[in-house]
Amino acid sequence: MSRALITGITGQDGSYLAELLLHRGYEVHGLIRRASTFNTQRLEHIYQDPHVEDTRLFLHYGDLADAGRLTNLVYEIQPDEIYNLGAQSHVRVSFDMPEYTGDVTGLGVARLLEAVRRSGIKTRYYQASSSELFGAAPPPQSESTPFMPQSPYAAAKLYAYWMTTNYRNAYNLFAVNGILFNHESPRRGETFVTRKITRAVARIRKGLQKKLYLGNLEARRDWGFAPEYVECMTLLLQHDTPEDVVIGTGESRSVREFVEESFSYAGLDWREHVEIDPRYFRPTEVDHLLADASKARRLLGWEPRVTFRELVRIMVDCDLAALGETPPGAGVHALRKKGFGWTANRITPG
Ligand code: NAP
Ligand code: F7E
Repeated sequence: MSRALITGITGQDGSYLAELLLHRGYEVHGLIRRASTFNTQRLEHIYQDPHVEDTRLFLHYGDLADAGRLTNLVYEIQPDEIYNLGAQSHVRVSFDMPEYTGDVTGLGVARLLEAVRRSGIKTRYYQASSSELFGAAPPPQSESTPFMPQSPYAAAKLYAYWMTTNYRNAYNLFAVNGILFNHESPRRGETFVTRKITRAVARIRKGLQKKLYLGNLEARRDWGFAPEYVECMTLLLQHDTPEDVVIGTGESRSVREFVEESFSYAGLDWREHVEIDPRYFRPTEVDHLLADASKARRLLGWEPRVTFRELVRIMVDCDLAALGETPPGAGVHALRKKGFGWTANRITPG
């Protein structure tokens, strides 16, 4: 039985990845932060009581800021694969908390890689790198595009990217960077723009709010569907050689287009509800991200299956259903049609 350690298991990607690996028969270990309230909502449907025989999901308290704990865990668990998904992952927040973001999102990677090196175990390491590395570089962006980070978050991820590369070269570790473009789902955190929009659409339909306040509507992103992207993480670790690879759809849309598509799908006119609040502008913006994922296609045979329009519909359907409203249903229908069997009825949290 293969054994995986996932940092950031309570996040959007971590929860889908844990589900996928359990489905494939892995023993899965996850790092969770101690909080005064439960922070495992995205894992509730796969949580297993550790007292029950045959349990394959184990959660361990720890933090990417705590090197000693990371070293002990790596040594005790001896994982075959490590997925480092833990991070302060919000770009806007990183301008407010640059030092903390550098510590967790950047230095946390040095701590984990050192834990692997010192333990002497043979493991494969995945680093959650980001299209934010490209920042101001003009689109399309591929593995050979120069990095031009535009935020403390991106600067921290840049350090993490190069540390991963350095440990591969210096110590012959199987360590890879998945350079993932934005990927979304009904489990996306509520303050990222896509989920902020689809959640507001559902609440406006239900009569719970009237206005949605947003920042820059002209930024363009290459938005994909998160469950497909966690499949790529596993493909990268199972590849014969360690490769850094860009993952994205090759289609970019503006925030404005996401707004229009979401509101009109729910039968609403966005102009009556959306207002601009400059507090959501960023000191430096990333204007246009568009993936050239030809290496992923060639190397991994990976092609995205869910389109932009389907992604919007999946998210709006799920947010409406979560409020007890009957969704139009085209998003859920697309999910079934595209064969997300391993997670189809668990796409929403819990
Ligand atoms: P997310 O939902 O924000 O999840 C982040 C995870 O990191 C959570 O489990 C969080 O725990 C954990 N975490 C935060 N600070 C930590 C610390 N000090 N020690 C240990 N764990 C900590 O992020 P995501 O969207 O799933 O993204 C996963 C990873 O991919 C992140 O590294 C992100 O930067 C990167 N990435 C994401 C995208 C995207 O579009 N989603 C694209 C490229 C790269 P709590 O639940 O306790 O907060
Ligand atoms: O912003 C604009 C905002 O916060 C997208 C993270 O997962 O993907 C994510 O980073 C765009 C930006 O994601 C609001 O200015 C307008 O241009 O959803 P976001 P992000 O910054 O692209 C990358 C790949 C990661 O690696 C990150 O971890 O939307 N925008 N109005 C807004 N954004 C937010 N959050 N809120 C607004 O009201």
